[in-house]
Amino acid sequence: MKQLDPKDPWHFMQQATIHCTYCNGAFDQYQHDGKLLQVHGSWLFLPWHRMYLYFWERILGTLIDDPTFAIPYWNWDNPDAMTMPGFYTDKSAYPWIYNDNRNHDHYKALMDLGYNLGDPNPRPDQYPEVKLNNLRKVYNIYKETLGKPRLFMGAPITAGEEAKEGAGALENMHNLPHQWVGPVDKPYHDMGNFYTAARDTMFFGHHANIDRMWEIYSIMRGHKVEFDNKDWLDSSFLFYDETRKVVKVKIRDVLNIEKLGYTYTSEVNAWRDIRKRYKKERLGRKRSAKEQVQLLPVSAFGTEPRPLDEPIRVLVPRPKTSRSKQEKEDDLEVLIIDDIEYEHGHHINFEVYISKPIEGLAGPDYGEHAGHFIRLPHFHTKKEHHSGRKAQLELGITNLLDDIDAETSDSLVVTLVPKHGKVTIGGVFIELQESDL
Ligand SMILES: [Cu+2]
Repeated sequence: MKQLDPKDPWHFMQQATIHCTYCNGAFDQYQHDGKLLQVHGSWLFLPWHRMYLYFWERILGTLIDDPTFAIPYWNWDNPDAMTMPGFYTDKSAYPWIYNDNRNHDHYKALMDLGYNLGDPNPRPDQYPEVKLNNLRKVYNIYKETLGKPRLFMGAPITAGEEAKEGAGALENMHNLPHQWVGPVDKPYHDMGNFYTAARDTMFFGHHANIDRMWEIYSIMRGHKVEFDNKDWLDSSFLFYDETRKVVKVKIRDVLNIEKLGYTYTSEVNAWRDIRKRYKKERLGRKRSAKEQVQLLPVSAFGTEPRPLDEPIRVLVPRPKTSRSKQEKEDDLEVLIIDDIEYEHGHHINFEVYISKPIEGLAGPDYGEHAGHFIRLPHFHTKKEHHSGRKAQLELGITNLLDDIDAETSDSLVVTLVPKHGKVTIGGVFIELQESDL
């Protein structure tokens, strides 16, 4: 692909540009001039990237005359694969796969899904804990979202609409390896920036795994269609196929990977049974009696937007307490961080923790990790600038509440911890959302 005529639509850079085109405001929505087409931050994210990889794979297979060629996936959700796969970093063995525009300090490092730009690498004695936390995070995004695909896949966006940007749990998590692989210096080319991400071959290994993680989700839901909605199913996109023809593909065409002619190796997902171990090793730690527990007053978020330049701790009421097992199956409890405004062109990262209030006061630590908000730098187009589009983060917390023994609590302490970039928060609340399972 790299050796083709640079003008060839199959050329490596031309293909990389397709990703850029669909994520940097080159297109308007069909028949909705001025309405941005963006494949990140909504329910378009997973199907669009599946299509993109599908054609990339077919084209490469055609070029090497191997119809069985498949893009390998970098299964970083497995404890033995939480490092950069060797063939992406071995320049002498695979010069055509190698890309230099990365964070070289991470070539031999363990990836922490709690990484923040510039953090030191975990020391070997910290590996077990980092791996456990990573597995727990992966487990949680499945466990908390099975009944509500928008929480996993992203929020709906319908034709002509400028909905709030709402990346799902998987997209949020997928931004982290992008940040971790990309260089630390601005403008963070290649993996660390939207418009250049597909210039690194590792993009394809990473995204193949995201596609696999979607397939696992789909299997866990018994292949029930995630959104029975024409705006989703009939959304279509253009690609160059393996005969250099331009083809139009609908989301409904890519929901069954067997029909697309590929499958994933079945492997035992190490995160599958992690909850028990995590509870024992992390939540089971008791404070010693000698330790002074200092409780802090905590108040409601208020009605005005607040800058997140230091941790924000607020008391958030729950719509219902002491929910039965049946009630928890019928409705998911969802924590919403609303009207998030952030500076584009930078990495953005903040974490969300929940804990049980003690007589209306907050305990000394933040509690359990409920999720994170991660964004890659993104060159804001004029169009987006005018729209003033804000983001929303929706986090399922039904199971987490059991873990922290807070089901009987009528409110929660929610802590937002800034890690990187300028962010303003519009509101924090909890609602119940009906499960579709
Ligand atoms: Cu992308």
